[in-house]
Amino acid sequence: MRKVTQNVARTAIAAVCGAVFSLGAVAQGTVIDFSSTRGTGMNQQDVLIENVRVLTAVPNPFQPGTSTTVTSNYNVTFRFDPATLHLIPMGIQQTGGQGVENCAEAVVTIYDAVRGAAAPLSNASVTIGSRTATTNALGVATFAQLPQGAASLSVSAANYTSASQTATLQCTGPNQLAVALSPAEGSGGGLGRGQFRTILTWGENPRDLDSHMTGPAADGGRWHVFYGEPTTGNQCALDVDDVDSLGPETVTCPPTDTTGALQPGVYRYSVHHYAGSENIGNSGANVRLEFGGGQTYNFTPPAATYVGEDDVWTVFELTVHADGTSSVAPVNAVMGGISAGSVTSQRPIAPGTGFGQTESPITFRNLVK
Ligand SMILES: [Ca+2]
Ligand SMILES: [Ca+2]
Repeated sequence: MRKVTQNVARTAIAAVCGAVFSLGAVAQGTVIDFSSTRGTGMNQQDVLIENVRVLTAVPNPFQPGTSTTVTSNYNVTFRFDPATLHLIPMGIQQTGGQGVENCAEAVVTIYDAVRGAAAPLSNASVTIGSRTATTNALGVATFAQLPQGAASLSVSAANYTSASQTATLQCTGPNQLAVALSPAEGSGGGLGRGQFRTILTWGENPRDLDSHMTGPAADGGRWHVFYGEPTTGNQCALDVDDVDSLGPETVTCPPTDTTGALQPGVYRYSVHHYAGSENIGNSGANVRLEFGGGQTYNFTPPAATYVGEDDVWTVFELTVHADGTSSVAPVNAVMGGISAGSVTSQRPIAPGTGFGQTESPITFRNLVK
């Protein structure tokens, strides 16, 4: 698995360096300028590039031979195409320039990832696109007149590890967003070397998503950490079960403020839609995987057919090797309708990437709070 991962990484780098990409036909006199852009990974295959400038020379009608440069700004989502080694534009949103009306509002709540919804963070700095606001005493930063579509959120706060993730903003109503930060390394709740942590946040609906981690036991079996057994197996612990929107839900391995070597083997993380309207796909869910030392991964739900309650999104597999190092493989598969009576016949309804395995549906059978 490790070798495959490295090959894919090399191929991706070659593609980024050598790819020709197009925002449509570029007319003569038009310049595309990346000098003020910022790139944010959205998931394993998509990257959001914000603030691409397009400079267009418009001839002055009353001064022949002269022109005025008109600037427009765009956010562009690209997807890597392994067949052509190109980055393919998947979504383009104009964010600045003539004729643009930015209509999205965002209400962003920042939490302590370990203490959960009971611990909103005031005085956190939140940047969406090119705009920055500070959270109030309730941990909330508000924004108006943002571009709709994909946007990056970057959050920092004193004594916490900074984080970035992406969100898709709509103009139909205020977008409820949440980001949870880990305490800084070396402080209480902070990650040490050899530790990793998953942080699940989402939007207003569904009201209750759940974190599930399965992993290897010393006797060859597997344990299952979730709200019902938040510390079983003694390898990982669920710090928080949030049941009323936004999250966060946090699983830390080994548990927060403990030390020790993790049992080698495969740790698999999934999100289960326990209750509430809408579905995982449009929930705004973000899973951030953080390692002590600073490496992070963001995962967002894949495009798939979602049923609603009892959908399961298997997010990633993390293999802890015998020497204590680890590697991460995205799974990113969605199974629908995982509930008592139907689980044994359920098949994945969206294929994964070829990495890793989906979680066994049996894991999610007969779950009751
Ligand atoms: Ca929950
Ligand atoms: Ca909540």
